[in-house]
Amino acid sequence: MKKMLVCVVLSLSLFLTSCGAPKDVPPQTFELSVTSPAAPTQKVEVALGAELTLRITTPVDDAVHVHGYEIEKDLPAGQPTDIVFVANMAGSYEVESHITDAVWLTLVVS
Ligand SMILES: [Cu+2]
Repeated sequence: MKKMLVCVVLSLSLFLTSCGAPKDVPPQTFELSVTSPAAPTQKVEVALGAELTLRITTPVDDAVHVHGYEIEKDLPAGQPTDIVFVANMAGSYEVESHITDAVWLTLVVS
C-alpha cells in the first residue's frame, strides 16, 4: 500500500513539472487598431516568458516590425493580424510600421 502511494505521488509530481515548464506565466494579448495618422506610441508591459499575441489592424496595407525579436509581418488593410511569440528577452522593444515608420508600441518585457 505504501509503495503504491509513493508511486502516485511520484507520477503526480512528474505530471505537474511537465505542465508548468519553465514558469507559469499566463499568455497576454494586446489589440492595436492603427489610425491614420498614427496615435502616439503606447507602452505595453509584458511579463518575461509570456506568450504574447499582438493583434494589429491597420487602415491600409502595412508591414510590422518587432525590433529585437526581429519579427516582420505584412498587415492587410482592415484585417486583424496576429503576431504570436514568446517574450523571452527582457528589455524595451519598438513595434513599428515599415511603411510609415510610425512607432506604434514600446514593449517593456520584464
Ligand atoms: Cu523596424
